[in-house]
Order: sequence, then structure tokens, then C-alpha cells
Amino acid sequence: MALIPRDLGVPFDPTIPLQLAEFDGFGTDVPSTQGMITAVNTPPALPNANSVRAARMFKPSLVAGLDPTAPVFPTPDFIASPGRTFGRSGRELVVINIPGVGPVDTWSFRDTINNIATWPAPTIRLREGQLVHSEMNNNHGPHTIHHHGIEPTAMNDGVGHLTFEVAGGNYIYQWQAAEAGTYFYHCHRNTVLHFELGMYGMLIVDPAVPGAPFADGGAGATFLGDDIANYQSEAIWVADDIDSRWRALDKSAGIAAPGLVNGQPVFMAWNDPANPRLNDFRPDGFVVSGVAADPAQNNTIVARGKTVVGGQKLLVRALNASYCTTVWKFPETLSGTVTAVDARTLGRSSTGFGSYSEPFSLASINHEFMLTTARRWDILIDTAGSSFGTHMVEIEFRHWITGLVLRTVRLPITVASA
Ligand SMILES: [Cu+2]
Repeated sequence: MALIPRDLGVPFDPTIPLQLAEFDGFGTDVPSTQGMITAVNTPPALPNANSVRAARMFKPSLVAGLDPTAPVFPTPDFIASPGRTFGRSGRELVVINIPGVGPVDTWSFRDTINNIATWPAPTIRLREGQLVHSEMNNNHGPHTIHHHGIEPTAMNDGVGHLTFEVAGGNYIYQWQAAEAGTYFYHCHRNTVLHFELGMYGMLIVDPAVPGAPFADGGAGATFLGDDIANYQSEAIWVADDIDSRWRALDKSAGIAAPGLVNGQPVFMAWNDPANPRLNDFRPDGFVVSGVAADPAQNNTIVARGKTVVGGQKLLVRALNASYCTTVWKFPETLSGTVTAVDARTLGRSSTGFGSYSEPFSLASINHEFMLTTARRWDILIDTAGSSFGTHMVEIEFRHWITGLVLRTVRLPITVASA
């Protein structure tokens, strides 16, 4: 029997009954809560996917307290009235141009309420404290929505294999935006591939102040320790790298199949350029928020630059969605304060994390910092002391193993007179 690659590169073993049972349900629709309760109450002679999942998720004492005749709920939690509802469907093809490479497909999510498809996917943006429903409708095979950093219950977390993948129909992820900050959401099915292909968007939780949630790129407010700081402009900068060859991979592709050479196990074809697998990543496109850098333009992405009037404040939300290690270098001519890391506000005493940290200046870290995959920093730039003109921010994309700089991308911040 063929080996089926799974998340994390662990080969599927059909001789293990639990794995076989889980695989039998791999491509099926979302299991209903009622079906899972039934599965626990009347275990089948042979385990099936629902009974395996139910046994993992529900304590017998909890199941006994649930009414098996109750209506089918989309989640095992009670359904509350949401403060905000978002709709997303995957996957949505969006073509971008990489100078020197050509047009490449990216996989994204469509906003099914406003009928908008962009790459990165449209931002999910709301106020701190709101209860949220993210309703997923898929029409191109199984995917999930994982709201990275939110940490809801398992059924709402959208992590393939830990819970389930949504093959079709509707599924509502219910969660609460407990803490303001910069997050993102992404598909968590065969994550190494689906995330690389582009299935992600920003998730921003604004403080619960008048005017929030704010529009992307414009004026808004953020926490600065326990205080609220207003900013007049916002830069959402998502660094990503693209291996154009991966576009031809099957959506369930894994690492190269193991084989034997001289009796020793090896991974075959690990460096075959014409037949890449997930252990062979060679990015040829370097992107910030959906726009690819052009070497002929010194890799300066003018379209993602920001212009602010001297004296105004600019909030930079930096996310590394690439597999490179990124080094962000700000010019000494801009003064800035790091206000949050990974959606945890520094020095916000009402939160666990913030009670033992405090905001710090870019100058105190020599104006540069490193972000590995999925990390986010918020930097509040104050242009009051900066000269008029262009101040260039650089992002180095460094190879994740060797540390070699593969590309340096530049983003201009222009300080203009009023
Ligand atoms: Cu996916």
C-alpha cells in the first residue's frame, strides 16, 4: 500500500488501526456534534473517523450530559450571538507577477460576505472583546482556518489532524478576540504547502475605543503599555518567499518518499530540481504584502511604501510569513518604539505577559531585529524628529539553515511637509 504523506511529514501507517480509521474520514465532510455523541454512545465494532475523534475530544462524563436528540450544532460549544461575522472560502486562486519569473498562482481565501478575493486574503479586523464567527465555505477540497495566536477551543482551532479539515459545506469557527494585537489566519491543512502557496490573511484586533475597528493602512489607535496611542498611518508589511516550482505540486504532497540505498534508509530525490518536495524549498520570489520585489528596481517595493506628514505617527505591523529568517533594519533617522510582540502588548499590566515587560526603543536594539516564521512585531514610528525625505527600511531574507542573505527588500517611508 502506498505511503500517504501527512502533516509534519510523518508517513501514514495503514497497519495502525487508529491511523487507518482517521484516514477513512480524511476527505469526508465536517463531523456533526450529534454524530460524534452518537459515535461515543454506540461505539461501532470497528473504529471509524468520527468515533476516534469523539473519543479524543469528549470525556464520557461530558457526553453523558449532552442530549443526543438536540439539534446538530456546528461546534460542541453553545452558540452565542456573535459581535462580528466573517465569511471565508478556500481556496481562491489569485495570480501575481514575479519579475524575472513570471505569473504564479497563489492560493488565498475569498471574503464570501463582501465577495472580495485578494492576496494576501482580506483582513479579519475587529474590536477587543468581540465574539466572532468565522464561517468557512470551501469549494476546492479540504482546508481549515487557523486563527493564529487566538487559542480557542480545539473544535474552533482549525488545525488539521488535531481536529478536522473542512471538505465542503459550512463550518463556523467561534472564538473571542480577547487581546488587542497583530495576528494572522491561515489554512492548517498540509500546512507546509498550503501556507507557502498563500492561504493566509491578517487578523487585527483593535483596542475597544471609538472608531474601532479601523481601516487597514489608515489612522487608528494601539496600546502603548497601559495607554492608548493614536497613529495617523499604518503599514501592514507581510514578508513572504515563493518557490514557483511548488505551484505544480499535488495539494497533498509531502516530503520525498523514503527508500533504501545499500540497505540504509534515504530520502529519494531530495535535491531533484525538476521534482521538488516539501524538503526542497528554493524561493525565487520575495514579496511584501502581495507585491514581489524586482531586482531591476533594486528590490525597492514602492507600492508598499508609506508617506506620512512630518510629526505624524506610523504604526508598522511586521509579520514574517516566509520560511526564511527575516532581519528587519530600520534607518537611524527614524525613531520608533516596539509596542508588541506576537500580539502581546509590552507593559500592559492587565495582561499576564505585559505585567513583566515594557515597550523599548528601536535605538536600544541597534535599529534591527529578527523575525522567524509566523512572528509579529508592532513598531510605532514617531516622525517628529525626522528630516523630510525618504527613509528606507530593509528586510533581509536569510536562508533558514545557512543564514545566507537570499534577497534584501527595501520599503520606503517618506516624510513629507504638511
Ligand atoms: Cu488549505
